[in-house]
Amino acid sequence: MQRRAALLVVDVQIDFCPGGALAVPNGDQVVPLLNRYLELFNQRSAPVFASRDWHPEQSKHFKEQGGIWPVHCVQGTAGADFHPGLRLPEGTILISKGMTNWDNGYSALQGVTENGTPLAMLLRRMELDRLYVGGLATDYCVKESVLDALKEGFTVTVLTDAIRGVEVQAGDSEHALQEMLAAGAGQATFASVRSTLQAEGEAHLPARTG
Ligand code: VGL
Repeated sequence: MQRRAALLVVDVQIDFCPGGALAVPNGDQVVPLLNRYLELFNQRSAPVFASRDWHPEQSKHFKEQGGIWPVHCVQGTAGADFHPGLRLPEGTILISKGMTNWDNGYSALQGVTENGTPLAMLLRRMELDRLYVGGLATDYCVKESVLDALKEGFTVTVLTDAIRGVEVQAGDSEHALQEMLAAGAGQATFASVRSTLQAEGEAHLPARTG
């Protein structure tokens, strides 16, 4: 049976980019890379999901309420917008997470669509079984999304050229990647993802005659 792949772009929001409220070092560097993936998936009519942190003003996630993070990605604020350079294709499915004042909202798999459908449920309904994941941040939302997707039984590939970490402690991103790989994720960069998708596409074309 053909595996059906989708792209999940995690939290490429202004607050996670340089100058933002919780800037990931070089976070904006993922944008041109992700744009190439977005184009690749879109050309193949493969579904694209984009998650966003979408917090209320008060959340236990924030330092002021006992959490560890500065206030960021508050619903409806400019910092919660996607990076303006990110070219999300028409039809991108928006996933919001961290919307209550008691939840950290790290995992996109715990996020919901605009209709309130949980991402994991939607992936099953759309018969998607393989997820390619890139975005921000390697050591939090990318990691938790990948680990959750694996737990839910999906095949997951981490796009190592299109992720960046917060690095609260130096080495956190590398540890996060190792944890994802140990849990069963694969890793890949653009050229190999492109050839994999191309090879699969061709394998499903009718055999040539003559
Ligand atoms: C994130 C830290 C706090 C993330 C979100 O998107 O990875 N990191 N909140």
